[in-house]
Amino acid sequence: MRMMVIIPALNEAGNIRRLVGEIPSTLPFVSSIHVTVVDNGSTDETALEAEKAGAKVVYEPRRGYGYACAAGVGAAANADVVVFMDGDGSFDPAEMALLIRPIAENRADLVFGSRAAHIEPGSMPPHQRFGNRLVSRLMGLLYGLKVTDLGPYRAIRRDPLLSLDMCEMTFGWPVEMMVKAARRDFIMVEVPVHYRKRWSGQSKVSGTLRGTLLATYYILGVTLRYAFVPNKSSNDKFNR
Ligand SMILES: Nc1nc2c(ncn2[C@@H]2O[C@H](COP(=O)(O)OP(=O)(O)OP(=O)(O)O)[C@@H](O)[C@H]2O)c(=O)[nH]1
Ligand SMILES: [Mg+2]
Repeated sequence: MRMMVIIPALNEAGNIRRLVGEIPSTLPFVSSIHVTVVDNGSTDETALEAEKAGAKVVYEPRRGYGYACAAGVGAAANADVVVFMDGDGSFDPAEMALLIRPIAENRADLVFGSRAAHIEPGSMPPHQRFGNRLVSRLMGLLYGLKVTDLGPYRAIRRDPLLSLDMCEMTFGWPVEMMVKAARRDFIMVEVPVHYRKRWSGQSKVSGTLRGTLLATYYILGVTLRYAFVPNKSSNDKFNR
């Protein structure tokens, strides 16, 4: 299984080199590991630092977490499985092995890292905890998806991901993946991961009012919207 780690990064110069350096160079079940950092118009030296650490850097001029993730997927043509990880050091690259195993063993199409049980004090503001819990419940009510978190640290095979035809190109990308995968009966598994404070630099999402409002709007909007759209392809799991 060839693996690509995709790191969307906006002004993470203080973190990206160390983070890329901590990504394991070998993992059980994995024949090759490559890293793509998607720079979304950083004004600092994120791209340079990522290159120094040996990552491939892709530039995506359209601002948005989803645009960045999609650009990473586009640059992962040779990968069988992709792993998404934040670029701020809040996730432990060593825990990638936990995300990959259920896919390698054909027990899952999509594996989420759930932060619910291991949140370092101060790493997640109360409004984000509340929002994650609420939307996780909605996932159960609306889609029958039993999850405890909406974690962005996740692994999925590339072909099924492409078949989801992702179109939420900002804050809605992670939940769009969840709801579309649920509607298509993908097998989804949660594994516990640790969540810690960003190593350095500024928050762009939960630590800012603008980021929080936009994330709430998109996350709730996407979660509710897809529950009421007719499901065209439920019998055609991977659209092959
Ligand atoms: N490419 C890209 N990456 C983004 C964008 N916004 C955020 N990110 C990255 O997405 C990840 C999550 O953003 P954070 O700023 O850490 O948001 P957060 O985790 O809610 O906030 P913290 O608590 O400060 O960590 C980080 O790797 C960011 O660099 C964006 O518009 N484009
Ligand atoms: Mg963060």
